[in-house]
Amino acid sequence: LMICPSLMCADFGNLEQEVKLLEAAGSDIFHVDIMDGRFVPNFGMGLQDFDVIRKTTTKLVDVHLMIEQPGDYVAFFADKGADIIYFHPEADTHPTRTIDKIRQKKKGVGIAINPGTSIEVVRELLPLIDYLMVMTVNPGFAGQSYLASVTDKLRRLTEIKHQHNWTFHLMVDGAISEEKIRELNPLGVEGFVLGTSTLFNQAEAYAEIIQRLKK
Ligand code: S6P
Ligand code: MG
Repeated sequence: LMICPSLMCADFGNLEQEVKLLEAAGSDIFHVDIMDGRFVPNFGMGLQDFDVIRKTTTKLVDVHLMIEQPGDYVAFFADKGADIIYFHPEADTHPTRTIDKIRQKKKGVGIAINPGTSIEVVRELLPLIDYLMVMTVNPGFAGQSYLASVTDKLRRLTEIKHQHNWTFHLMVDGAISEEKIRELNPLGVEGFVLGTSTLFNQAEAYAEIIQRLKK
């Protein structure tokens, strides 16, 4: 089980402290949302925030590029120190070229797909990637509701992943509650991006929440 705190939901007044607490609590991958105001109707996160996160932790840091023509920015984020680069094939005219660019930089190759994107549309990419992030909300904002129709897509993805012996890790992002983790982990979902639904603004400390989830 991989726990991936979505740092867009953290306290920006104490970003360094937040990262340290989350790391000590057992986080696996830090998730950094990058938005361009075009692919999604929102902006964030700041590049300065990314730099603070990168220098504060030795854990894996991902970038979730919710931007148009993400291939143009692979080198930029790789050189900044991202370990895993997720891009949306919906925003990219040449997704296999972008995959090659990420590989050339020796970074983890991730794609993220919108709730409305069918498996068939990205079928050719699935043998080529290390991580598949299935969006369980429409990207752009924290604090939305889980889209129930995505659960069936996750089931089918696990099925064809096993049929073909593909090796990508199946991840989810968006409105992931503890109940959803219990439901989706047995379906083959390995990684969970956690925001306001589970980890942030809760009564319990990060360590208590993450340790309970890992059991
Ligand atoms: C959404 C973004 C996500 C959110 C995350 C927040 O556009 O890609 O990573 O930050 O979904 O979690 P929650 O529990 O508030 O939905
Ligand atoms: Mg995200």
